[in-house]
Amino acid sequence: MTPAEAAASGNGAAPSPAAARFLAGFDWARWEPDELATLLFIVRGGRVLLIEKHRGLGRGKINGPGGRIEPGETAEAAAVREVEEEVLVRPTGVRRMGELRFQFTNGHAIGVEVFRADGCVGEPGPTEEATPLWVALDAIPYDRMWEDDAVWLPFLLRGEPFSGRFVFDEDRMLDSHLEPSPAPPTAG
Ligand code: 6OG
Repeated sequence: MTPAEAAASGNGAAPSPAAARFLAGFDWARWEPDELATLLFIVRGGRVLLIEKHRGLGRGKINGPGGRIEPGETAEAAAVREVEEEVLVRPTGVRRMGELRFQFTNGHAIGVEVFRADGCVGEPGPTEEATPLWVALDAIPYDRMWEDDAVWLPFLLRGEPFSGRFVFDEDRMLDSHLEPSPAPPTAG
């Protein structure tokens, strides 16, 4: 099923006319990201470190810390830097867990490299960018998060690598596809 067919199939809300026009000409095989970003989840002692985001895309939502990869930076270095900037701790035992492709019907495309860490140095503290929250693994606030998170975050929390792609009309998810990664992904 193409994203246009999935969006039109009656699962979830119908796309707006503009979104439907975009989807009719859209093909994942030719997908290219406009920007690359990261997410990193520190999982320790039955809890995960999430943030309430104050700025940027997804402002007001709960997410993992993360942000754009700078030119010349590896994805892992960017993921660690973003955690340090947003919640003032240094993640340890970092490993790559997956990749996510997000296509928005306004044309914007983001590739996100997702990491998990076993711990961190320091105590998380609030910054202008985010307020940190340690959340029990059985109480993830999916209703306050991007809709795709309920699809792939359980994989990350179980330690299973994944690869996913999603179509969004603003913050409504129109289509989602997730598969377990067959082999451990390479860092970078
Ligand atoms: P800044 O604007 O903060 O970088 N991001 C998403 N995260 C989730 N969980 N779901 C999505 O579904 C997302 N789209 C973007 C990646 C953007 C940050 O937002 C994340 C980056 O951490 C659509 O620089």
